[in-house]
Amino acid sequence: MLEPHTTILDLATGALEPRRELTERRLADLDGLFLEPVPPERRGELAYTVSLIPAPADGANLPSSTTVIRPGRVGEEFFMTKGHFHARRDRAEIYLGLSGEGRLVMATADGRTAVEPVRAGTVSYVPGHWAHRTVNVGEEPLVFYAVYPGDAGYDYATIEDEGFPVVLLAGEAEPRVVPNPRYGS
Ligand code: S6P
Ligand code: ZN
Repeated sequence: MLEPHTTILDLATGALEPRRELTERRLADLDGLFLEPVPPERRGELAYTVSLIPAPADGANLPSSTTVIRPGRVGEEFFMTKGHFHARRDRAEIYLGLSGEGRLVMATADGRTAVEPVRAGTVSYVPGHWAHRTVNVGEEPLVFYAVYPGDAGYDYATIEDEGFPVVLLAGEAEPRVVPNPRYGS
């Protein structure tokens, strides 16, 4: 059984103390998810990091993490997370926005979509059965905190194969949500 414990979360940077598991995702890890291929010279660029507060992988426990997405683009698209369904499809999740400006793109297997803001103070509920991806549409790092059931797991393959029904493109003023020309193809 876990002992009660406290982690200090820097609300501006998303850094955790003590620091435990840290995952780095570079543009090479996102190749094939953007409409345009990642240019070879950009494959090493850091896109986002995930810092975990681990908890056992069962339905009784609640792991949580902070994600920091760097500002940047590939073509007209913003830096974003890979995006996933939970392996156990019915598992839900809570996202708390901490800093920066982002969008949470969600989609069901039958093609329904929702796009919600992520910024300091937003609390987003991701219901079970909704795939989710976070996109940094701003000029600063996007930082958010996520809490989810320990047995949620990850299904990345469905998104890698089919994509999301919509993509976010840089617009003149606001980012534009447009149908993904490659969705389902
Ligand atoms: C886990 C939760 C987040 C993401 C993280 C990175 O269920 O949704 O912690 O894992 O934001 O996104 P991704 O799609 O690369 O796992
Ligand atoms: Zn998730």
